[in-house]
Amino acid sequence: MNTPDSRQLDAVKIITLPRIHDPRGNLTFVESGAQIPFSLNRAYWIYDVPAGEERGGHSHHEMSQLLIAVGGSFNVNVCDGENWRTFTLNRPYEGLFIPPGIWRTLDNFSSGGVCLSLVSTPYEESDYIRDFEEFKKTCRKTIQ
Ligand code: T46
Repeated sequence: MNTPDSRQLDAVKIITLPRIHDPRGNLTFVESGAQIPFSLNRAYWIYDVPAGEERGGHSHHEMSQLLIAVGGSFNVNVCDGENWRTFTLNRPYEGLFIPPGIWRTLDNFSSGGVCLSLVSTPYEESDYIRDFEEFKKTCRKTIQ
């Protein structure tokens, strides 16, 4: 059940991206700062995920991101330190926006599932919180 503090999870949302329909095949695009509420700094993608494997399992201090299932499907489980929500991504024209301060895990990858991640910051290990107990402590500090 969600508590009043789950409003932080409300910032995690699906963004529907432009779709250019074409008999030759459809096209979707993203422009930095336009369709997404951050400046684009980096992209990476996750693919060939074996059945049953999980990615993620951390939060970020500063990084915002948009996750897109450019192929297949997968689930994104997000947590604000107390409440969890699960989003299934399976449309190449939809992205899941995740602001900083949210724990995320990715699982249930389909065969051919590809996760494109567009992010606001360069790769910096010090931006990660990889311990869930430590993450929960930072959430409590934010709430107080
Ligand atoms: C996230 C989820 C969805 C780099 O060298 N550069 C990069 O830009 C990235 C993203 C990773 N790496 C290196 C760091 C590790 O040695 O690649 C290795 C695997 O990274 P990690 O264990 O963080 O991968 P995931 O799938 O757990 O998490 C990644 C992102 O790191 C993370 O920001 O939100 O995908």
